Amino acid sequence: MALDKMEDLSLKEPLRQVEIGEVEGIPFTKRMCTTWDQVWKFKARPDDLLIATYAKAGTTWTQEIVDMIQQNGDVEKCRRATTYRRHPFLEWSTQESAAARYSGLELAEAMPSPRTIKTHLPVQLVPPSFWEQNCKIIYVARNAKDNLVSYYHFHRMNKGMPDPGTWEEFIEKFMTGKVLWGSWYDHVKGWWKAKDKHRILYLFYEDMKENPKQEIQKILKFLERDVNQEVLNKILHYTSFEIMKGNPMTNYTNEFQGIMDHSVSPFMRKGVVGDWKNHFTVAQNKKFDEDYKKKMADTSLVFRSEL
Ligand code: PPS
Repeated sequence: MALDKMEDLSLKEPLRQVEIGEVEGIPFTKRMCTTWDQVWKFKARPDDLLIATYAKAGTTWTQEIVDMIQQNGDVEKCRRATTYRRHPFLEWSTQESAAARYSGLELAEAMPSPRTIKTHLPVQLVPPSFWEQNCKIIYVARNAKDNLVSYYHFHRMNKGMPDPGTWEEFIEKFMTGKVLWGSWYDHVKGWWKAKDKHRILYLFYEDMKENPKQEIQKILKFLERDVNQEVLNKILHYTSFEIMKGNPMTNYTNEFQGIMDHSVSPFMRKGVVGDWKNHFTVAQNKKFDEDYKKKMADTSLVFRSEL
């Protein structure tokens, strides 16, 4: 089991200080709290597309699929900038003084329409203008255990995230929602409810892995776009894990040098369903499952943790 090795690695990492605050009970970085009022007042436009996810659920993958569709399969156009800059990350910004200064808000405001915007916000914190403008939203959800594993490794490699602590400690934080963007359980359930009232396409990471063509076709239909077979195959190819892992515009190696350490764990890590089995002990799994049952008893939402 990889557990000993992971605890070892987390001990070797330098301690970091990411200050945490809260907005409406949801843990945010202090920086996000500072800019929150502006984010809440964000002016969505009717042709904005929002890609919403719990962190590590398949955001970047979906962003690349959407951009490939919007560019009609033109790979060069999709390589015009990093994922981060093609699709503003609404609530994320860095300090004014930061070397790689970033403000999702400013980027979005300066962007000509039609815009595609990324967010990890829970549904109740989505700026009201998105609902007022009846914007289309694609939500992607991933099974809790794989999502947790991916989030854990992301904390390890990203100094912009709080220290994850040990694997054991991180499971606890995830289960109690004491992580950035809050409870996974509330997030997936909240968006699941919202899909019945709004223009939301609710997708699952596991379905995308099992049958990417079918899921891309769902996105095409939702966006009211059509592509020929050749372009569809191109989208499939260029949004595969292997190609995206090798693409500096999607693998996050082009940005955040000194913040993301891909030698600790690459951003494009494994991209599979079921990696949780290499992480959870039998006891951890049992505890997690019991807690999961209680937290998910009040929803019709069903996830697959293996294919
Ligand atoms: S973030 O930081 O929240 O935007 O991260 P996000 O993009 O949501 O999630 C990263 C995980 O998605 C995996 N990924 C993919 N899986 C399959 N196919 C493709 N094309 C793909 N692109 C990204 C990525 O590897 C992370 O998952 P893990 O399990 O850590 O590998």
